[in-house]
Amino acid sequence: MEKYIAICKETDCTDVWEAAVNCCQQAEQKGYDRLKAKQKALWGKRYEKLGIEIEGDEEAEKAVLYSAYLLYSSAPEHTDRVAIPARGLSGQVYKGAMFWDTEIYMLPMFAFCDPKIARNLVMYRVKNLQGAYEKASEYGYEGAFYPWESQETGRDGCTHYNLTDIFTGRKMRTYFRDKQIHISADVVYGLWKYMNITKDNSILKEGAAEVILECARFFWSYAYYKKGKEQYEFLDVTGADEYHERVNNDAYTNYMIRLTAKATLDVISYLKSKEPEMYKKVMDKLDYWKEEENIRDLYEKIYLPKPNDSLVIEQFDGYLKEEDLSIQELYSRIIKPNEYLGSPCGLAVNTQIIKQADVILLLSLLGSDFTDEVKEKNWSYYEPRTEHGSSLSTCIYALLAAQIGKTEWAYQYLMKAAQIDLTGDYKLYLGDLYIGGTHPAANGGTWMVLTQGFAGLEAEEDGVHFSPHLPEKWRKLKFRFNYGGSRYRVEITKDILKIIGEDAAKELRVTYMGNIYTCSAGSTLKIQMENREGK
Ligand code: IFM
Repeated sequence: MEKYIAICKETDCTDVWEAAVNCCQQAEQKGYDRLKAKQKALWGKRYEKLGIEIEGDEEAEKAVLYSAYLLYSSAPEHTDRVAIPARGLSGQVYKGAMFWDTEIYMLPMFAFCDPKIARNLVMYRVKNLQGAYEKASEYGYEGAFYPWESQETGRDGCTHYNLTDIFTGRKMRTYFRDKQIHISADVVYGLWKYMNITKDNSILKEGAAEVILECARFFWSYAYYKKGKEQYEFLDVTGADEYHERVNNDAYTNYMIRLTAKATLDVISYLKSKEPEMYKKVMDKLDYWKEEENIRDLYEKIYLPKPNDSLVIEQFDGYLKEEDLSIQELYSRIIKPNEYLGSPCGLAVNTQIIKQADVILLLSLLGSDFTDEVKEKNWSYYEPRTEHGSSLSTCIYALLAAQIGKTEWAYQYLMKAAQIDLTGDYKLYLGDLYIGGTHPAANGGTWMVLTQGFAGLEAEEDGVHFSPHLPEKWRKLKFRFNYGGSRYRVEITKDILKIIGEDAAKELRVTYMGNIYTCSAGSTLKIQMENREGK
């Protein structure tokens, strides 16, 4: 029996029924064999764009490719009206909504390997600026406050009572929706990353400039200026770690807000010099002439939690004074299976046990602001205190560990992230809420560990940086990436880093260990590496 099924959406066509029937009829005309061949060719092309091979470790290679397969399967190739939901196309939990997971975890793979899809993902946010305006004004703020659980309309689908207390059966007031202000900064980070990697600044004209400026305006209106300390602080927020809600000066949030302010100032000066007409139009339209000075002030005076005497960055004000206990000790206090550990009254709330990477996420994303010693000290401090209650966590511990050469740890965490949808080893319930399905954020994070972790690939203003540390048993790591519209193939062994300009039109500037190299158009750059044995 052969059965043809079409799935059409009202956002992509005028009449879903007619479109679906047409689609099935066309499929029937082609027939099973031709469709299968088409499918095979499509996946062949996709895997070619990634170009991933791990010589010496078939198990890791399979897991990584399967993970990339899941992420690619959910990607909107044909539209910018949707992004990728938190469970891909695998389940209805989180209402099929789009989260910051897209910008921080999934976007890098597409920006480096399939920029057309990356463009759709970032444009989804640009097209939904209205929802972010509405949310900011609902809470009495200015500018754009992007949703925690973004619907196709750009509105927030998250309810105030998002979880149920399994002891009383009563709904619990959660503040995911109200206090995760970092989402607006994550959106800006995504746009900034996209432009940095692809050099496609045309999105600025299509509304991205407004998004960036309006997110900064939102932070300006949220900020508290502390007289005496002469600094801007961000109070009553929830960072990446959702077990601790409504905290002050979450490190991840504050650093990402500074990045938003910097991106805003950069966009303004770019438009001023390169697109004067548009500059005037945007500044007039948004009434931003005075705001620019406010954002500069915010950029210069925002409070950024610094490493303490032990080089640890405190996750939020007072975090280090919370009860310090092991995860096992915390688990021994559990009364009922699946009881929720976070706010308002879960077991982790007044402790240093965190749900997911927070400071470690900051250090892995904005790595150039911190030394390796700071990264190492924080990794070692937060790792035993992280419960990985979110699938967004293990890949980030792997990423930072790989970036600083803790390769054995990085490998263990990589396998956890890469195999999550093979082993099913993850949290299935938050209270009585079933949260199963596939995990696109972990899938994207897995790609990040391979390329931005073990290979140490980083897009810079005018080229790329590499800093490879391969796990012991890997003989060779291969992958492809795009930068500024050209495609490159990378091959890394223990002592050679090779970059091949497959269709490069321009020279690529490559930095490695403080030295500058160039990969000429269409040629191969071979760098003899010093001993890169991991720890
Ligand atoms: O966005 C995440 C959040 O950080 C942790 N809980 C699940 C959400 C969706 O994946």
